[in-house]
Amino acid sequence: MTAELFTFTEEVREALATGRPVVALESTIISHGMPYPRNVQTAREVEQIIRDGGAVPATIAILDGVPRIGLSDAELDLLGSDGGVRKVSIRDLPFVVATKAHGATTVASTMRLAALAGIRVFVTGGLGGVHRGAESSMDVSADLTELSLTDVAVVSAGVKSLLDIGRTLEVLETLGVPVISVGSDDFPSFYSRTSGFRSPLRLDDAATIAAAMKAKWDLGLAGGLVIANPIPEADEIPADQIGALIEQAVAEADQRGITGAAITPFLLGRIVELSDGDSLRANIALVKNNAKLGAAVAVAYSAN
Ligand code: PSU
Ligand code: MN
Repeated sequence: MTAELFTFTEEVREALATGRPVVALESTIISHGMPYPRNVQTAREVEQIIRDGGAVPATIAILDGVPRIGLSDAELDLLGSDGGVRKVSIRDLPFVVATKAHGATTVASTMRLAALAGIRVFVTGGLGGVHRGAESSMDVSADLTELSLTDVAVVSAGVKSLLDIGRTLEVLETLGVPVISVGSDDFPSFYSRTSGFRSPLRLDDAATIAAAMKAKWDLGLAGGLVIANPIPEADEIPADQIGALIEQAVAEADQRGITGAAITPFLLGRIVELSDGDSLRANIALVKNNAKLGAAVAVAYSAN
């Protein structure tokens, strides 16, 4: 993709041109992951946390068919409030560009656009993965394929237990993707600091994470890294408490025949309702916590 196929905000263009640290942010979490207006408020606060951490935020989306690296305040609001914004994973990119539509990018498509723009660090809430029942549905998020292909470190709070966490970790191992939990021996499960699965790898600070990124790509090992940052203790929802609500939401999705790209947004919305907003509060807290770490990693990586 040539440079003129993107539009950068001035802030991001300047940062990339001068080698300042930049952190990519996705937009599916805004359009399809949280309700309005908390989604837009959170997106703005996350951008500010990244600035306070010494890096430049670049929220990525597609507007009128143009991949955008960095968005204005009004554009963030449009993405958060317009019900017609499509969820865009890798397979959907050519379609939204050709039809000049608006699209909110998932982890997979945000990674790809970030890499094309020269951004190496990306902050989100939760990764897509292997869905429960994938043995028969074959529903495995394109996020995992993308992690095997594209050179971006993705900071998340792990994988939600509405997915099959064990199989997700197996697929990431097969694909050669380093899975590094930060300051913990356990792999986190988004709302909870633990998942019952030991983390494949552990690192405790931003400088060493940046060194691992550099080592991977210096060795010619293509693809991303999963940086799994547990939700802060004060904000976590214990696994047994959220577990029952997740089971109920998954059962309802099953009964209603919801599948494919619609399933993750359905489950997230239903869990917010069933938890009386507790899951939304936890979601916001963990994204902010990830933004802090992502800025520190981007700063450390750019000092390399
Ligand atoms: N998990 C979350 N919040 C989200 C998503 C996942 O906790 O908003 C979004 C991300 O954009 C992720 C996408 O890339 O869902 C995965 O969707 P699918 O399983 O359809 O690939
Ligand atoms: Mn899917």
